[in-house]
Amino acid sequence: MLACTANAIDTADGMRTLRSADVHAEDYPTVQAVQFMNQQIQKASGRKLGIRVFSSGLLGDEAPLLQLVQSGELDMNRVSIQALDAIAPLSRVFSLPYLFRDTEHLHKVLDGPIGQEVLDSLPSQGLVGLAYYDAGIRNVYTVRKPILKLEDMKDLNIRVQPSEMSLMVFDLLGARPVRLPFAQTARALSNDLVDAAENNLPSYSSTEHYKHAPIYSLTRHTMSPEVLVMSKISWDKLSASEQAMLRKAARESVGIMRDMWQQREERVEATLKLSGVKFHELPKEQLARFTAAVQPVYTKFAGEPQQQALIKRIRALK
Ligand code: BDP
Repeated sequence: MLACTANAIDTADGMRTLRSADVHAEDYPTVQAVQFMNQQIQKASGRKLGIRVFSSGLLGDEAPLLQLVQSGELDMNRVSIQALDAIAPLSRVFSLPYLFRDTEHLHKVLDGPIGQEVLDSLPSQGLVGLAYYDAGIRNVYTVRKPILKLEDMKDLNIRVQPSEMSLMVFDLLGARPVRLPFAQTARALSNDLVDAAENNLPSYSSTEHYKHAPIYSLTRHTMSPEVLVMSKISWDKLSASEQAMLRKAARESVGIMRDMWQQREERVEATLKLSGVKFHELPKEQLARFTAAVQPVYTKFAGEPQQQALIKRIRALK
């Protein structure tokens, strides 16, 4: 991992450049969304302020980089909200399995007061939440056999995100979860260290995990979104008008990202099918069993009254 020492480096032409990290490749919608923000703020500031995105995991994996963001050594990081689990307890609610009904429900929650409340809980942890981005639905993909019923999860060596909650979810489903950085997953699948992983379609495709694990079963276990966070230390160094520019650019990037995401999901589904990936739907009663099996996660990771109240409001939101 590359350590960043200076905060907001100056480029030759005197522009202050905020450095942002992303584990995804240059053309991935999350990276493109922050690139869009860069163009917007360069324009709005008369090229006094910009953002440089270090994509493809160049700076390292997302969870450890969050510490550099908290300490002001890195300005911004686009992460899966699961990466915040250990830092910001309220945000854990959005990573819970089988919570959101569909994309429309998720967007309503994120765009409304609940989404804002979770962002408002971040500054006390040294982070400023700028935007939520789409991450679709996460499903399990396997090397050998499809997941059609709960029993198929038994003893499956599955790569999961490095979070305590993911570990418990897959433990409860009967699997053997292995927490690995995103970048090591392809190697782990190709070397038989794991025989499954789980992710949304665009990530499954861009990482070429489908080449090693060509069976994609629609377990639909979480819709945890992405979030773009900024260092509170870097944020406080900006003027009020620069902060307003960033907020505006972040807001505008969300709609653009959602359009790119939808197109991307459709396109990759078609190309994955052409590449021979086999998709499997799970019967409704099996999804109900998966949902029932993971319920202890709600008490373990979101049992505090404030978290419980949020869950209730999310469920009540039509
Ligand atoms: C992708 C997220 C990325 C995570 C990755 C993972 O966009 O932020 O790091 O999943 O599984 O969908 O680690």
